[in-house]
This record gives sequence, structure tokens and C-alpha cells, in this order.
Amino acid sequence: MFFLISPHLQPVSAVEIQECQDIRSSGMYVLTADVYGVQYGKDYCIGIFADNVILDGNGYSVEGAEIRFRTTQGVRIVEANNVTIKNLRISKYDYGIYMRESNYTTIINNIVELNVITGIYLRDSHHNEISSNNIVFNGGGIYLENSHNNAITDNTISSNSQHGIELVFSIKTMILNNTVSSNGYGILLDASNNNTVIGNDIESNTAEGVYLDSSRYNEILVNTISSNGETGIYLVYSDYNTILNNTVSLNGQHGIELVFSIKTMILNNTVSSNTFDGVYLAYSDYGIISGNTISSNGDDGIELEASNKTIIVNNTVSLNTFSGIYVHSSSKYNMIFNNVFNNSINVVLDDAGRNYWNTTRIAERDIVGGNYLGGNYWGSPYATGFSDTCGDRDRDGICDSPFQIDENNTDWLPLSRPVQPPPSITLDPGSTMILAMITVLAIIGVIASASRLKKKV
Ligand SMILES: [Ca+2]
Ligand SMILES: [Ca+2]
Repeated sequence: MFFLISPHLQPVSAVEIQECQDIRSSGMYVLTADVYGVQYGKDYCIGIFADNVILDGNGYSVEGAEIRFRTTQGVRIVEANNVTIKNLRISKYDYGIYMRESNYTTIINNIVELNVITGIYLRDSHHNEISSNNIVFNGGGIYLENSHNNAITDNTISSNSQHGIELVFSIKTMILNNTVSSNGYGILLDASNNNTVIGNDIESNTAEGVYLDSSRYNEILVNTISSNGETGIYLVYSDYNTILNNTVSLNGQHGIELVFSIKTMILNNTVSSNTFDGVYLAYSDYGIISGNTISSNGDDGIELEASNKTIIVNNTVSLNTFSGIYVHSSSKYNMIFNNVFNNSINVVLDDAGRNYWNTTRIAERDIVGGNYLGGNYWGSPYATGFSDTCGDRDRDGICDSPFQIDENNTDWLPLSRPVQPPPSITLDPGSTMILAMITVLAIIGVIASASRLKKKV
């Protein structure tokens, strides 16, 4: 590499830093003492205004004093690219690290604590990495505004009084393998699209674990989201998001809550022991809720309020305190089949519209191991449910009689206990289910059009 043989740059000779100062040329800078306060006449301690700078705290601190008349910053990085900040403790400023219009920076292995507004703040900064930092007891932990393609990985972000991580107008952020605990909000996305939240422990935050407002096309994958004070995952005015393979438990309100949010995919999550509902949809259409285990929640397993055309398939919904599924406020054209319901009360309808509780009878393995897809398995904890006790004279795994819930809602093909060992065929449940969904969506579309036509008459 060119700079290694350049006589003008000696990578081994680091500049020692013992007081607050500006860095205006490339190179390596190492703290050899704790430094305090801000520069004379300025509102920050260390300013970085050059590319290719390494600032190694070497275990020392940059510490703000009791400066109350300015908005102070421990490290200020402006219009500088390819900067590394490492091994530094930054505390007691308004902003620990403040970055603006800077790209390809690495912030690694620092302690960022006790900063009043935000631990690490990025604005208009892209392709940066914030990794393996301990970010604690700040106002907010990490805040990104209008900053894209950044990675936030392997940090401990705890005990910040507002958010752990907040994105505003920021896209394509990778939030990976962080511990986000005991903050106000855990992770907050505001008007931020195409971000990925994966593999994080999001626990014991006082408000929501993950909160999306006006944010689209985000993926929330394989997180543990538990013991938060309010809802585990909350979406409002947020469309086209995917919630996959998370464990969502012991949260103080709902497990997963959607309000005015359409086309959400809620797949393969374990949602248990939340105070209210496992999955609660209000005014949220076209969701897909599939492959989830929804159990032991304090109110309903699934609640649909004024929510239409949701597909609810392949879920196991058991031992929820009030009901398995509660459908009300004109929720209609929802498609609910091939689920196991095993609750004292499986279904409650209150002013529900017409919903569909079975697909057409298809020769594919059903959720309880029978040979035909049809409706749902209506069990009960004491094996006295409709499906537990129904007759099945032709032994096809479908009860002899339909399960009528009300005049608009009947499962015409309720599943019965499988009566024979199923043949050892290889299933591709994904493609089967997608085929079934497409069939069902087509049916719903036809019916919905038909009903609109009728209303016009
Ligand atoms: Ca409820
Ligand atoms: Ca039958």
C-alpha cells in the first residue's frame, strides 16, 4: 500500500493526546492521559476534521465537566471519512460522539456513558460501523438521522433513559447481535425503511421493545424480545414489514401489536406469556400470520379489531386466558385455517363480518398430521373440544359435521384427530400453503367484489 512506503507518514509514530484538541490531518492519535471538558471557546473536546484518522483512547477518558450553557460533545466528527474511534471512554457530555456528514467510520470497543442527550449521534452519515461498545446511562443510546447503510453490531446498550437505538429517516441499517436492555424504548424506527433488526436481545425496556412508526419494508428477525414494560413489537402506520422467528414473551402489554399497518408478515414466532394479547391487529389489513406458536397470553391469543383480509394459517394457539382468537368490530374476509386452537374458549366473535375458517379440502398433510387440509383443529385443554370429540366416519381427518361459530362464520371442514398413521410422504408445506393462500385470496377477491357490487345496487 502506498502510504506504508511514503516517507511522509510513519504509521508507528502516533500523536499523543493529553488535552482536548482538533485533529486536522490523517494519522494515528493515542490518548496518554484522561482529558476533560471542552476546548476553549468551543463546545466539544476532540474534533476530527480529516480523513483516515485513528483515535485510540488506550483506555483513557474524555470526560465533560459540569458545562451547562452549551450543547457539548465529547468527540465531534464532521466531514471526515474512514475514521476509527476505539478504546475510549466518553462521558458526561450532551453528546458522547457526534458525527455529521462522515462516512466509513468505525466506532469500536468504547464505553459511552452518562451523556445527557445521546451516546452516539449520526446525522447524514453513511456506511459507518458501531460495534462492541458499551453504551449505558445516557439520555438515548444510539441515534441515527438521515443516515444510511450503517451497521450497529455487538453492542451493549443499557439503562439509557430514552431509546436504546433510534433511527429517523434512515435506511438499510443492520442492527445485529446487540443487547438492548433497561432503556425507555428498546429499538425505535421512525420513518425508516429497509432496515434489518436481527439477533438482538431486547429485554426489560420500560416502554416497547421494538417500535415502528411510519416505517416500511423492515425485517425483524430472530430477536429475543421479553419483559418489556409495554408491547414487545409495536407497529403503527407501518406497512410491508416482516416479523420472523422471534421469541416475544413476558411483555407488559401485547406480544405483537399492529395499528393502521398493512401487509405485515408475522411468521414462525413464539409469542407467549404476554400480559394482554399474543398478536393484536387493529385497523390493519392484508397481514399474514403463519407458523407461530401463540400461548399462555393473558387475554387473547390473536385479536382482530376492524382488520380485514388477514391470512392466519399454521399457527398453534393454546392456553390463552380469554380466548384463542377474538374477532370483532366488523373484521371481515379474514382467512383462518389449518391452525390448532387449544384454549378454554377458542373463538369469540363480536360484531364480526364474514370470515373464512377453512380452505377447500386438499390432499396435503394438515397441522395435526391428518391427510387433508381443511379447517382448523378446535381442541381444548381437557380434550373436550369440538375436534377432540367429533365423529369422522370416513377417517379422512375431517369432522363429519361443520363447526358453526355464528351465522356468518362456520368452519365447514374442522379437523379431527388423525385416526391412522399418515403415509410417509415428503411435504413441501411452503409451496402447498402458498398455493392454498393464492386460492383463498382469489376467493376472497371474488367475494369482496361481489359484495361491493351488491352494495351498489
Ligand atoms: Ca384482547
Ligand atoms: Ca371425515
